Amino acid sequence: MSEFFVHSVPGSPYGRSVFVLLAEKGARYRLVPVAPQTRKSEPHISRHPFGRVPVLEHDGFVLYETQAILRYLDRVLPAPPFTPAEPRAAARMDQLMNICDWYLFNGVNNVIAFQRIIRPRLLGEPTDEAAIAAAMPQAHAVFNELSRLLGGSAYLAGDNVSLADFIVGPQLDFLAATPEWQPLVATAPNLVSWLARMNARDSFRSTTAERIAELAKAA
Ligand SMILES: N[C@@H](CCC(=O)N[C@@H](CS)C(=O)NCC(=O)O)C(=O)O
Repeated sequence: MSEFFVHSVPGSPYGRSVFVLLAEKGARYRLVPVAPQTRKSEPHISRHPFGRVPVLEHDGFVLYETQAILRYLDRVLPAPPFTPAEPRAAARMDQLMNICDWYLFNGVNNVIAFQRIIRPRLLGEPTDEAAIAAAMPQAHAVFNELSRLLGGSAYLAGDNVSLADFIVGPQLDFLAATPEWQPLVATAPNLVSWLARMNARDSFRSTTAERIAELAKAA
């Protein structure tokens, strides 16, 4: 199997989902670092017309959208599989991946983590507290729903780890670094133990922001 190239901004939670899956599969991959300020110019804009990350490149095949990348990798690297065979578990996985994109990233992480982490630390701009306050009702709704769907299971789609855990995990781990995390998990303790379980996996330990920054320096 030829090598996988992942174009990403080090620290991106969506990029991390791809690294996590490649690590779970034991696949060789290379990070191609994308500087945030060059996302919307060549050559990146030709790979991703919306100027976002990650982008996967495999033997001349270029693919963006994290869900599509994860599903592609799970098909071309079939062992071990991370898509449940049982229809309801597979449907639950699909549902959680879409909750991640539509409600957790859009309106929660791209506001709270952006305002708390990216604006002050990377852009040198002040945090907009009003934007965070406005995002909190949706954030509570998302956390309550993730907690309800996880219930007493070990993983989001049931007894076995799946692509849903690999897309939601990096998003929640990013949010866990903000002061909003504690109030959000106050009513969702099962999410805290689930995230601890995910963070203990080798794939998560080898793809922290610090580890990916080291890869970026070596690239
Ligand atoms: N739907 C896209 C979302 C990707 C995305 O928004 N990535 C973030 C980084 S985690 C990004 O590129 N943000 C830059 C921007 O918002 O312009 C996917 O699933 O890949």
